[in-house]
Amino acid sequence: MDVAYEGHDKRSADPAAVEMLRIADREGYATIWERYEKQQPQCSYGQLGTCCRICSMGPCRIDPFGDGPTHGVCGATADTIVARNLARMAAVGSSSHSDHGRKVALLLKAVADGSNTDYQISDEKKLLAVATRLHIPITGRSLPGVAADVAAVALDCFGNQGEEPLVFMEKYMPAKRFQRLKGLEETLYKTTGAKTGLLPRAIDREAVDILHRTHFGCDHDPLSLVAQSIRCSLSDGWGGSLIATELQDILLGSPTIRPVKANLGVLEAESVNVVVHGHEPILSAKVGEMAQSEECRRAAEAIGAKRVNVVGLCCTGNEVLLRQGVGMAGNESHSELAIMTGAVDAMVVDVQCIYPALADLSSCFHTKFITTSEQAKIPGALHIQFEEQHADAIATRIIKTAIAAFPNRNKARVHIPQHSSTAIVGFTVEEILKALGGTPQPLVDLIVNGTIKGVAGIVGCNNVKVQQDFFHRVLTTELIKRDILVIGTGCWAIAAAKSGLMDLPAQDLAGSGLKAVCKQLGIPPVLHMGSCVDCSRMLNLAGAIADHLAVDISDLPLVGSAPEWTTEKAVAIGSYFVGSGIPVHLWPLPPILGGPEVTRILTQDARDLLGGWFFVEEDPVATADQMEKIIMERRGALGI
Ligand code: SF4
Ligand code: MSK
Repeated sequence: MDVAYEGHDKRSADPAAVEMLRIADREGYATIWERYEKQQPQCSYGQLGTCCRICSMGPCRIDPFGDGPTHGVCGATADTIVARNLARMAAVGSSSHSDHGRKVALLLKAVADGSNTDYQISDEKKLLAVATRLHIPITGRSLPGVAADVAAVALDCFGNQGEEPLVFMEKYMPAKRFQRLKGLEETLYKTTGAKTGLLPRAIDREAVDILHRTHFGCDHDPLSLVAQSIRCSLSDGWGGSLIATELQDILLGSPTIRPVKANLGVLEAESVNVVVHGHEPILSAKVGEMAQSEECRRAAEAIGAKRVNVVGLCCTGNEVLLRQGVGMAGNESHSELAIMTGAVDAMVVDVQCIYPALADLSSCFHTKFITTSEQAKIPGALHIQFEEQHADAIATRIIKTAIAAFPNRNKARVHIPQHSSTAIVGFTVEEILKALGGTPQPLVDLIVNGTIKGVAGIVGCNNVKVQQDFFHRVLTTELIKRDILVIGTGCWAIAAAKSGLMDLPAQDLAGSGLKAVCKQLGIPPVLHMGSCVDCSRMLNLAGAIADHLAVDISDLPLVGSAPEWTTEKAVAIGSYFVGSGIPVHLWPLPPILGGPEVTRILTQDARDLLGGWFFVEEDPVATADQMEKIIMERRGALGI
């Protein structure tokens, strides 16, 4: 295990990355780290969130230290500007997850009505469970009929024009949390005389609401803007992301607990290597599936390759990893490094978290860099348009493109770092409950008797401002040492998998209580729950425990962290955790510190109003201290 590896390179704590960075330095390949250095010093107004360019009287910037202008040309204050910028980040993040969910719902509809035959209902049990949760009748009905109703409810969640709360949220959110948000809306109305919504209506509406209210000359009230950011983010967590997760399980199969390999060592020198990167598994699952077809196997063998080896990167990688057990090449900051191995014949991308620099870098190698989405075109890439109704044929074409590139590989330039760790993955709520005997009670008992102090959910990305994976590794190790079970998703999950923290020997790094539980159940102390949209699985787990105990999520000893966060999606995730009653640690600093009122609302007022709040901390051990403190305070409040 490389958990304690701090590297000899301030850029990454992953030995495979350090090995590849030496090659990058030697060969002069540009990387995120090099371009980051060239960006120094970065704009401090941007870092504090106090620059505004939403109208053409600007750009305006406010010096929070009082040496410059205190208002924008229109009179906007620093707090207004910070809150508007934050709201727009939440809207973009929510929209990205939710638009992904919409495509899955449309696909389920097409499968149900028979207009798409390339996909099937793969998990009937999950379909019936989701339908039951949504109060859709199932008895005596055909599966396509039930699926059509589930798809209709999901699609209505995007475009319903009513004022009622989002149906998926209403049916999945624990009753006490729903009531608390409703009560808070009523209290704010009574005390201010103005409407402040917190329970989301339709998903599309909440994002559009932010685009509208942050237009020139609309909402300038920091509390109102922050409230709408939380509301929009809740429409992601309990709406768009949840729909993506639940419907993907129905169509592609629910993940099951299984061992996989993670890190660049999953690339194979003798095989055609196809890296799938992005977020939407509707395509990547097909690439994985078609790679096994007789046609592709024969084509690979015909050019002298051992096989077609599909491996993952980022979240679409997480999705195929969990469902098909493919290897995981790495997280966000590994994307350039994977190409530099010289062993990638095609990198196939869909949407989100894809560096445009990958096109240029690929052109230095034989690698085909293939974009597939109308929403993510990159100059210099080969575009093969993905269409769900022709998925089998398009996935086959992509694989054949990779096979055709294989003979052009310059073997003298191939360098695959021999690092890969075993990780046990696939801990969905269903799998966790199954391991516990079908109910959350054993987990509750372990928490009540103190064997496990609480649960930490860690999410998010790599960020070039933090040594790659270092915060993820140290924080996770510190938490399990303190008998705190760690669950999580996204690029954090890949960092944990690469470092061996998701393998059984990591049990010995845990405190005595957590270690004994993990040994008894045969699980690691760090659980992979999926991709970024699968943060909804964490909400569901928290909701299942809260409902089981008839308490609010904010009463439970739960805490979250996004220690190397990068994207606007991470802002949405953090905000819906906070809106769901979970305190969330962030590093690097979010661009809000230039707005003292916004900072106070998010770090202090939210604690009383929502039961969840944000805090920032740069040091991973100090972060673990704070997370443990929150867990112990919550335990104290519960009297345990
Ligand atoms: Fe400046 Fe106001 Fe225009 Fe923003 S909206 S750019 S603060 S004038
Ligand atoms: S991929 S959002 S860099 S976790 Fe989901 Fe990783 Fe963050 Fe993208």
